[in-house]
Amino acid sequence: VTRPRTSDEVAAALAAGRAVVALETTLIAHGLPAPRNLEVARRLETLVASEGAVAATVAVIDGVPAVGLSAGELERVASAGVPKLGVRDLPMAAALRVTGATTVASTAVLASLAGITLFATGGLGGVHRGAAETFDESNDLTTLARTGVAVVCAGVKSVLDVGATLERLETLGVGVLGYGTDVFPGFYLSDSGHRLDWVAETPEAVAEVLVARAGLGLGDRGVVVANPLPPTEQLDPRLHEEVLSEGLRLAGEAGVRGKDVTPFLLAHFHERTAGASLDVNVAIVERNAVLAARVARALVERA
Ligand code: PSU
Ligand code: MN
Repeated sequence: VTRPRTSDEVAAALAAGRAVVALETTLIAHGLPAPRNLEVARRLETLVASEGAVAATVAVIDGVPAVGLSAGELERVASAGVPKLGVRDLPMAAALRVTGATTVASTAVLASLAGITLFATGGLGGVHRGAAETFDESNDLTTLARTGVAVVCAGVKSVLDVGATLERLETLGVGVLGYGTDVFPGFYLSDSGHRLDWVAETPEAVAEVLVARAGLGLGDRGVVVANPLPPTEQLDPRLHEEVLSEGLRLAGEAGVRGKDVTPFLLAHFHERTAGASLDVNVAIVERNAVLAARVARALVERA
């Protein structure tokens, strides 16, 4: 197996057993508009560092899976026209020397190959509304079922069918742990309306779960750590409802399909809320990066 290329900083941190947090780049390339996206990508790395962990931003650079990017590489990934690469795209991207952004699924696979177990994103992909007809379910779910990373996220994106996604996570054997809440968060919204069975109140408590999981021989499976936004920071639920139904209608009319659906809906939100959803999205990923770093630290300190 060819391991992904790790930056010197990430390789040194891993060799020394220090805390490392993987960050994905599809949210940078396709989830947030330029130029804010590059600022956010840099800020996430800074936030992770200020929590005493090393950020490993993941992408594919000229066909090489890369864990930890240089400043120039980060700029390339945040620039226009960079493709969104899922797990199934990695071999083609490698053979054709493509530069692209990695999704939750492909980031999880590459991080895990590099030996990183903590990963932060905004919201997981999942089962799309209308999936009974379109079969559109994110590969994030099946990949997490067999990839040994803990993903810190604000639940699944609220444009999805959250209930169906939770059912699929159960079927796939992916654990879901609420951080300080027994309510499953709804990405832009603090509360998706779904309850959780398990709650951890501190980074140490999350780390304890990850240690127990490894001890049970289940370390090669994913865990979702669901970190909700405080209600004061969420998007106005009425505005959310309005913009979402309009976005779904427009996506249907425009015949948006496959991997374009998620970026289309997120862009629609950013446009129709005059940037309010963008601020919320940024707050979500920043908070998740910080929590992932704290859990990574707690894991290292426990070892
Ligand atoms: N979280 C965000 N913004 C995003 C994503 C997550 O805050 O853009 C991305 C992730 O990379 C995730 C992808 O893997 O959306 C899901 O896309 P799809 O539904 O096509 O699987
Ligand atoms: Mn899809």
